[in-house]
Amino acid sequence: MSDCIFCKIVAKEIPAQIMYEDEFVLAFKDLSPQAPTHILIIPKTHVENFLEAAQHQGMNDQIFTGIANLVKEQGWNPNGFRVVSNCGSKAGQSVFHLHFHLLGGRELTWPPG
Ligand code: DGP
Repeated sequence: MSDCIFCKIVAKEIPAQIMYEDEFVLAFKDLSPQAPTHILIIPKTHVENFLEAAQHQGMNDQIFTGIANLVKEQGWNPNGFRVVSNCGSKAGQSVFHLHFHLLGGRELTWPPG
């Protein structure tokens, strides 16, 4: 999608600190980190949210496989991170290309705001 910032990151038209990449998924550091570790994992294909992703065979699986590969590759402690996706503006979604936030490296409280 031509005016989507995350599609531009996928196309390498704008820079990002890439942490993981495979055929289907890209993961990069969030510009505005909310925790010492704050990575965004996105599908390379533009979809707005995970409900739309469910219409694409295997896409949500590909994303979660990418997240697991990223955690494994980085050697992060599996005890203490959170994966969250804001779905819609009322939930805080500000970029309408599906992304999962991976947050870690500090105590994470519940419920989130
Ligand atoms: P959300 O509010 O759930 O839609 O999260 C969007 C996140 O995207 C937010 O934490 C900031 C991040 N973000 C926005 N623009 C850019 C960008 O150009 N580069 C990077 N790395 N992150 C961005």
